[in-house]
Amino acid sequence: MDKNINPVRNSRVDKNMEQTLLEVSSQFLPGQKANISNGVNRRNFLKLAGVTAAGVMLPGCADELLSGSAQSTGGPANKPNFIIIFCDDLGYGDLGCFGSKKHRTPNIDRMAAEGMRFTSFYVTSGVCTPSRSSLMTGCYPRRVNMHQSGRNEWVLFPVAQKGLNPNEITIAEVLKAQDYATACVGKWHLGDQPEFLPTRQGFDYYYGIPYSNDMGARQRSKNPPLPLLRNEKVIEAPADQNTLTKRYTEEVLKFITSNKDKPFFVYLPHTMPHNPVHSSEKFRGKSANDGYGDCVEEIDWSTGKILETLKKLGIDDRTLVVFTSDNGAAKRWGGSNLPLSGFKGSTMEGGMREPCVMRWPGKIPAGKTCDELASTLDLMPTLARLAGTKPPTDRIIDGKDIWPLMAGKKGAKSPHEVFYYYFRDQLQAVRSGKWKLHLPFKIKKRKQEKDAPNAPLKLYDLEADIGETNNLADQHPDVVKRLLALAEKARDDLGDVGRKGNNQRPAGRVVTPKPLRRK
Ligand SMILES: [Ca+2]
Repeated sequence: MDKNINPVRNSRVDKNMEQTLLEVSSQFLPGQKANISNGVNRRNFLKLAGVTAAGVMLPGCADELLSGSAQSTGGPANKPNFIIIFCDDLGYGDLGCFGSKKHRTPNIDRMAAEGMRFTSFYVTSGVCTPSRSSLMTGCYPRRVNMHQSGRNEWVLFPVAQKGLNPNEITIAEVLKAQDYATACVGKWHLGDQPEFLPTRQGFDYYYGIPYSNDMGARQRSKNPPLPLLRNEKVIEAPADQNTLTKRYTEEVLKFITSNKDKPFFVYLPHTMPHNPVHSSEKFRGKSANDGYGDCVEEIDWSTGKILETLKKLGIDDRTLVVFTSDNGAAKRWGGSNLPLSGFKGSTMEGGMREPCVMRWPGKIPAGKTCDELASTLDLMPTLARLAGTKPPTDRIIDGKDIWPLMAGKKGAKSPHEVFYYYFRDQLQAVRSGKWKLHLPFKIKKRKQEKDAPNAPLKLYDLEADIGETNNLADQHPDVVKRLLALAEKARDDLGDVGRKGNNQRPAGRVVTPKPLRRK
């Protein structure tokens, strides 16, 4: 067992009983510090075995999807490529194709015209770390204990003890087991210690910053200068943020080009438009919405370059591209969640419903809109299916296969009976069908304890009232009763404030984390 991994409780940070129970790192296995590129170490071997055992090949699945010339070539070319473009804090109303009048996003708008817009697409948290844990694992943040930091903060901060447990099976690992080349280019935010970096979670290649762009030494003097990593090495500190979007794009184009003959998975979690906003010279000062608009327009340019490259390489029709955001726009930096209410960090729709566009010529119908409830939770199970395999079956996965929605199958419905809105450890709302119930709860968060009111129970019909303004709880007691019962199911399963869920799994933990510095 590695000395840096504590198999027992750490009383210094485990003030919270629930965390103490969850963060016992008994699942760590020896050898996990070995570099993944050196081969399959014991942990990765076991994980890989888990993926393979769970992911029984579905005969004909990928082939059936990729009929025509690709199929006749045989081999890995039969599997589609996947690109997930994941913005940071981009709001529901920040793209032209979602109603923005301020931002010019012609490339993403064209992507929507050639593909499908999802208008009820959710992330599982209004902030970065928990939201990202769900995209990676197909699980609610509380399931994998990534709903808050080890010190009960919103997200992970630099030199964190906590990280996504290396024993979780990520979307990259599921695809890697199917011979995909995998790259993560951008902001990670699921642990900044070597044990937790993308290179240890199924990505062959990593280039980017390990946490948010406002967590450098300029913001907090005790933090190391904002590191830019290539794989596990800091190559620049502080990172020049002006050129990050441009350089991320170049990295992705390079990766796509050199892997054009293999199936590949690219995860591009942009650093922007999270504050402090930066863009390269070509875009700076050019938008109608200050620095925020500049970086949204640069992300649009980046998306256009990626789509253009797929066409040039002749792999456009076997590549699925998903564009969305990790949480809603923040209140004060220039983004818009309209017509939704609320902002980043909240369980109002504006915090957790994201603009989402998916494009795959010939497979996803062009110019369509899907308003069925879907989520980043669903990406792992859906991509697994498209790659001809299954998500892990040795553990609970909350996401579902949404391919029938993406394919525009007639009458296809959301596979989710219910969707849960957690704020850190607290269950605050529940959606089922068109109904969203804001649960009554005691507001007792840090710095909010003084004069904090109790939140009242509120019921909204999201089909008629997307802005959550008209409380219908009194008119529909039966609906309230049904949704309260669903909330109770979540509490049993995933937990709530001061209550442990029956089916949570531990996060990863390193006892003596070290700052990521340039050597
Ligand atoms: Ca974010």
